Amino acid sequence: MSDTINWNLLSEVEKIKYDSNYLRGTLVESLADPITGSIAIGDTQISKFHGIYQQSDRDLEKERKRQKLEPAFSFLIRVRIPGGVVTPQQWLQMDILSEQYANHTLKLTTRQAFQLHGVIKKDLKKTIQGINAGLMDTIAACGDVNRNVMCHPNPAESELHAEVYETARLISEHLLPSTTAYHEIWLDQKLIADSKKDVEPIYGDRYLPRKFKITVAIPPYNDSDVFSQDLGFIAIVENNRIAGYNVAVGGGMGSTFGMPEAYPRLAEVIGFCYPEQVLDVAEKIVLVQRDNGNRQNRKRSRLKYTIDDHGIDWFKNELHKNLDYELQEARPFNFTRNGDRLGWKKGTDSKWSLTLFVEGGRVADRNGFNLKSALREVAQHIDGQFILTGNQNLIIANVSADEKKQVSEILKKNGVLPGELSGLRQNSIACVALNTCGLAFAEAERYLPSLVTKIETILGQHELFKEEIVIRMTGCPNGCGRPYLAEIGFVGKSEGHYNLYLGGNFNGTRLNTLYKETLTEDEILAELTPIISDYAQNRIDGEKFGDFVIRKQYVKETLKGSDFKH
Ligand code: SRM
Ligand code: SF4
Repeated sequence: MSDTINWNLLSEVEKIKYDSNYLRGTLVESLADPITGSIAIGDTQISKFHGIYQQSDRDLEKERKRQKLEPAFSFLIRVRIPGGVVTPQQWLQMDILSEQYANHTLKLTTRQAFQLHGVIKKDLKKTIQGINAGLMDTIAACGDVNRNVMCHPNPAESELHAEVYETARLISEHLLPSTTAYHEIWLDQKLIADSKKDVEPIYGDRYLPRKFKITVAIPPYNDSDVFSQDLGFIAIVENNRIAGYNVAVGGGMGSTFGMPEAYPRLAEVIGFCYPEQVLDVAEKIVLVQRDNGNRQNRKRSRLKYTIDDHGIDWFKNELHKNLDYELQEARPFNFTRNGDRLGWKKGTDSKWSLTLFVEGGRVADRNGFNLKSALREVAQHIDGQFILTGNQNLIIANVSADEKKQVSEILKKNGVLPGELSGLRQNSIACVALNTCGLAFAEAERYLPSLVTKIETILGQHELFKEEIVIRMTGCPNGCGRPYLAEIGFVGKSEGHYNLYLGGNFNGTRLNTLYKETLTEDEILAELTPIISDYAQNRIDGEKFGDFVIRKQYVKETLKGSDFKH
């Protein structure tokens, strides 16, 4: 096979994947090398498929250079949690690992997964083994494969949650890589002498051209931003049961400054399938991307570009060639909102669920707000579940009325649930950015909370404190906090400077539009103040902020991804 491939034409990651012997690379040697805290360059690509990213502490960059030391290398470990559902015991296990091997915090991601930051090389294996002991894994949490499969998180809001969750879990299992490298390297399970025996029936020996992302949504809640995913299944509920799923393809948020050909794009609905067809449809869509995605230029290799390069009719045609049947015509659906609805809700089974705001998804104890300790105590006392949401929040789910009381007391005692949150803060997302993300141009998680406080003051002056407005910030244009779907979006350009985007809508079905470039905080506030005042005075009853800025022509609606400009 390799003889027929002209590697010069392909991105260098293609050769690294092919040569990795089904994701082994030289990871074992890299881990054993005592000279450096890093791993070999090729292994930094392969480790991603195992859920591991090499990083360095960017706060220490200059000082380490001055001292002529290598960067302060450490690793991010991402844990695959389909649908974000873990048991209290699994939560406790992650808590222990974060204290033992990581930076004492847990990060809840925008894809319902856990991240541990700051794990050093010598502790990587012990940490992965600890995750495994908690019956979790990190396989395919990153890399050019299908990633953590998301779904609507709240059992209290949908009787059909269990079915949707099971669908997400099955898709995740079905699309896992088959290689035994993970178990061999991290869990010391049998060494395969001739590991070429490994086969990847779905992925092949070069895996996908790029990452692939799937979610399963239930209208009216678009809480996993279904149109931002490579593949979205939208549950169609008829007579109180899931009749099937609309299939949406070609979403993605990643983009690059100064590269108009790399843009965010919304997924398009191409048809409907029955529940029993979901795994097959997902697999066959992955195969179309595997065989046709761009393997030369990683900036253009996501499914959204495969579709834009060939056309949606071509895509449907290719898909139907792979399926033994055709997708049916898409069925009507309506999303009313994205984001999470915070607070206690009673489910139909008389169990309670609490959706808790976790700012920036960071679970830590800070300044008397002892979220991490509180959740540890909750996990020690309840029988329900911990569900990570796609908006970096947490649902303490399926607890009895007695447990509900206990949970509230524990949170209160630890300074969590302090006061009323503004509608803006409740709908905020910030990606990790500095100090761990190697791609960040500016702060996000560590900065957005204070910016929100300042915008809240302006909103308060106009009696808009409670108004729900979706605000998102990322430290670079890659889009990890899905900023291009926000009503107010910020993307970092350089330290202390952000592009401001306006005009996404509240239900996550419209891209926003660049309003002003490279703003400082003072400039951001000066730009937003008159718009907020105008909104307070001139909005139509019930009109959302994102719709208002378009009606009043602050920005023009972005109709398709390829029109998006930075
Ligand atoms: Fe992301 C790369 C963090 C969700 C688009 N993302 C990264 C890396 C790994 C940086 C790197 O490659 O070195 C970041 C690690 C930072 C750190 O220190 O933790 C990172 N991404 C995150 C998380 C943790 C953000 C968060 O604050 O929650 C999210 C983890 C999700 C998970 O559990 O799997 C995260 N990333 C997303 C999303 C949102 C989503 O999936 O719903 C997107 C936009 C959707 C999409 O993929 O189009 C996203 N991340 C990217 C991209 C751009 C991809 C592209 O198509 O161009 C990169 C860069 C890349 O892949 O080259 C990236
Ligand atoms: Fe890093 Fe950029 Fe993703 Fe933020 S959006 S986590 S800065 S890659």
